Amino acid sequence: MTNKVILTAAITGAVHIPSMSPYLPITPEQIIDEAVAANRAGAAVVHLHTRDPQTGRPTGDPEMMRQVVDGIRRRCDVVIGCTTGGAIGMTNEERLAALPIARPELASCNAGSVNFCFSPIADKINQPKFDWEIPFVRSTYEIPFSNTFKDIEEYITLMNQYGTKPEFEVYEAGMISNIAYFMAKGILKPPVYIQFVIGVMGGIPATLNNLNFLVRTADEVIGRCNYIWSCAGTGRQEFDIGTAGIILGGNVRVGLEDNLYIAKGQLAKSNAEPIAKMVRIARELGREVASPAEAREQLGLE
Ligand code: KMH
Ligand code: ZN
Repeated sequence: MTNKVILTAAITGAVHIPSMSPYLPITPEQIIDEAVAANRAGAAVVHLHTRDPQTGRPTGDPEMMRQVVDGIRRRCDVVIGCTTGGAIGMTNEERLAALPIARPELASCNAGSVNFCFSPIADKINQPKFDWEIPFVRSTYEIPFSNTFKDIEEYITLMNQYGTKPEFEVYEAGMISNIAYFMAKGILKPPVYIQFVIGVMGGIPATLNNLNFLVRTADEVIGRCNYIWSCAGTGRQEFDIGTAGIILGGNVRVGLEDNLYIAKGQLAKSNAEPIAKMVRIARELGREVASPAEAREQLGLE
């Protein structure tokens, strides 16, 4: 088993809006190009959302995801991870629609409910490009990101059915117990895969102490040998958390879903840039970067 660091590129997400950056990938072609470029830069895994190509609005359209996944698979062997989180306000049906169609190796599985708020974005946009943008971000002030135990069991069961490994998105400590509950229920094959997504408004703050706390808690509650982890710091903490993740022996997610900037005041022009930055940091810290094949081996993907 290698200890090479698995870098994941979170290509576009469903948080940032087109008015925030001209570099946010929106069309299927842009998302495909970005995923391939991120892979070339060192990403072993991509985490995919899709958007309406005309307006950039997040969509759960399974045909859109099929087009994106097929387009990436034709051009590189990066590990494909699809979202089942979708966008705030989507129903479970909308969030799950692409899973049976895309049949990805990985899919996000949100390990609990959380207020996933990004309404303050509205205060920074004066002339929005699209009518949907401001109402959408404002809606996150009152719509919770709901993932009940019943929902989580349904998501896990469907992923088991399709041969997709869940990537558990963890936004605060209690969600670690939720994962342990489903392991004890016998519906999860260890090692489970956890993505600590920290710094969300409504979730645990993105501090070094909190990342270490989450990892130590998972060691105690799940068991060090029963899980593999990665971390995604949102916003300006992206690279501090990524660097801490490498030092702690974990894996790292970066990309325009989590942070539109490559440095203070400087928009990233592609997902390849934050990936290349994490490759440089990893190598300076003496850790090599995993290939897609090495990532599949570490994650236990067929
Ligand atoms: N867009 C967020 C509400 C996931 O991919 O599962 C949820 C999210 C997590 O992006
Ligand atoms: Zn996502």
